[in-house]
Amino acid sequence: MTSTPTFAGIADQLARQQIELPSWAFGNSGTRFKVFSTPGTPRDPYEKIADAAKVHEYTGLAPTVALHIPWDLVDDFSDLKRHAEEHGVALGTINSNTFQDDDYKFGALTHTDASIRQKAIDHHLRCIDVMDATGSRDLKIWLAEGSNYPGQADMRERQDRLHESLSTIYDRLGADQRLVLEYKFFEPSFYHTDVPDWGTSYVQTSALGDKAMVCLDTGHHAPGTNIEFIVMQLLRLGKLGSFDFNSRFYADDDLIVGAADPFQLFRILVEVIRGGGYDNPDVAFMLDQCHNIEDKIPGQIRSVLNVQEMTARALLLDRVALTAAQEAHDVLGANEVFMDAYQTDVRADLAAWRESRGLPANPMRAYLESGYQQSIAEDRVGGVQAGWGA
Ligand code: AOS
Ligand code: ZN
Ligand code: ZN
Repeated sequence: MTSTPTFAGIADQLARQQIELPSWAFGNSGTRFKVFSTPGTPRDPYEKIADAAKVHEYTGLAPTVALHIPWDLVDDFSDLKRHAEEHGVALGTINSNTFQDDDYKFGALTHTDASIRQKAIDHHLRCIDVMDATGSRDLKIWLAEGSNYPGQADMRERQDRLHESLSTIYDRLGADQRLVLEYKFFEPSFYHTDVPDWGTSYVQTSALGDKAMVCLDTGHHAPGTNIEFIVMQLLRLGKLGSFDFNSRFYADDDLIVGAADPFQLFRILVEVIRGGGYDNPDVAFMLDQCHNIEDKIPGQIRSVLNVQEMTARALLLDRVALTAAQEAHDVLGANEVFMDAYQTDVRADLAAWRESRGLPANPMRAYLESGYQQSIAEDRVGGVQAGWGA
């Protein structure tokens, strides 16, 4: 009897996959050289959610949308929640922003000046107010804090202040709310950042308590980093709260997930499944991407399909055969089992499976033929940049 999993055998697991979309993926974005605008770009958070809902409509994979405060500030978040629900999606993670205010030039939660720290803390408390109105579970914190030159800042004191500020924010969380702390080893600071790696995020969130977890952005590691090892370790420690999926070639490129290195995405998903992180409500799967030159909705459709396809391949890994080969120290045999799963072409099976669930076999084509892209291009004039939207 063979132990090889079959596509029919993984269908139920696939059906439970959920990937959260970032509202900012639907706005115009670019580099410091140029932000190109795309016809049909949303003009406000309501239109961003309508676009995100299209991704879910055609793929069945993206039932929630993350918001960014203040980019997605509206007068009435309960109304935005209702709007999302009318479109068949829910509001998800709330992302804070302490990187676009002059006061934060030398830090926010770590600043030497207590009044600036308080301003940054208050912003996070307001984000939690938003979470109360939207029903969101997670507050995601990415900090643009650090220094550019050796000697510029007292790194140790900054860790202490970070802990103090995070504690105040943590204390305001509701019973069912969480804080996820994202790490990044460079940019906008280049000598040191205050949360550069998973270890620092782990130390800081562990000091807070069980409602604080680590967020792993796949684009925030040095080239060559074994990211799947970090996934394994965080799952082992029960501290992996969320993913920000994207691809990088060079820096924090925020390109379509699975575009730069599909094999890395496969390896990450293998560890997610191995560690019990798949289909686990404690691990949020989010995209953190920008679509600088491609249309945004197709860009997001391609992204969630890439994750789905690589998840199917990872679920097809023959773990019985792999374990047997590992235990026999059959180096090449184990690697062959692993590569067999990676090289399995699941596209036809996925297309048939989608159809069996009332979804288009080819979501990308169905979307492009729907006429939605043309209609938003005609109706919307003056769409906004991701970071500066109403
Ligand atoms: C920044 O590099 C991070 O990846 C954050 O997740 C950030 O909050 C997001 O890109 C939106 O600005
Ligand atoms: Zn991120
Ligand atoms: Zn990033």
